Amino acid sequence: MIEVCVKQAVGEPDVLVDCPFTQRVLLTSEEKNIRYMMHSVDLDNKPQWFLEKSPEGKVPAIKLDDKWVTDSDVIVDLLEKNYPEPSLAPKPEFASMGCKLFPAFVNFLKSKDPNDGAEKALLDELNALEGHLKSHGPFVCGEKVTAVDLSLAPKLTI
Ligand SMILES: N[C@@H](CCC(=O)N[C@@H](CS)C(=O)NCC(=O)O)C(=O)O
Repeated sequence: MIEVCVKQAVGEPDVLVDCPFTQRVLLTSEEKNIRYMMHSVDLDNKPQWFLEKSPEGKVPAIKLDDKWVTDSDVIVDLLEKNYPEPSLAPKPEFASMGCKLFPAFVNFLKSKDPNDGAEKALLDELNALEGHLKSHGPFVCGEKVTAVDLSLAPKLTI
């Protein structure tokens, strides 16, 4: 059993909201059949107990073997090591598929100039992923879901 700090909706402690990093960790736990307990955190008013577990004040944070760990990249690696079955390790050649998609999306959202190339860069990333899935899918590495899909999926559904 692990414990996971998750982001709660404004004024709704029981509603989980759109943090793609937390969703990645929860999806990984589901796929690996790891039981987890959630602690819902109001990120606009971070409680002291949470800052003691996650000093940067970010979710997700998980408690594994009596230690709190933050950052979804670190957490997902740790879950793969501690719960190796089923393996979610991607084929090395596809491990970084789609990794530029989220930065391109954020860049596009922040862009104020319609001609700065941000929209094209995002569309190029989306088209590259779609093309890859058409020829190698249904998942990024083929028939089996891997950590790459679980990282990308929450970011694509925001
Ligand atoms: N690199 C981190 C990013 C985590 C992150 O940015 N989480 C956001 C919620 S989606 C957060 O906790 N923000 C609170 C804050 O920055 O104050 C990861 O992969 O876990």
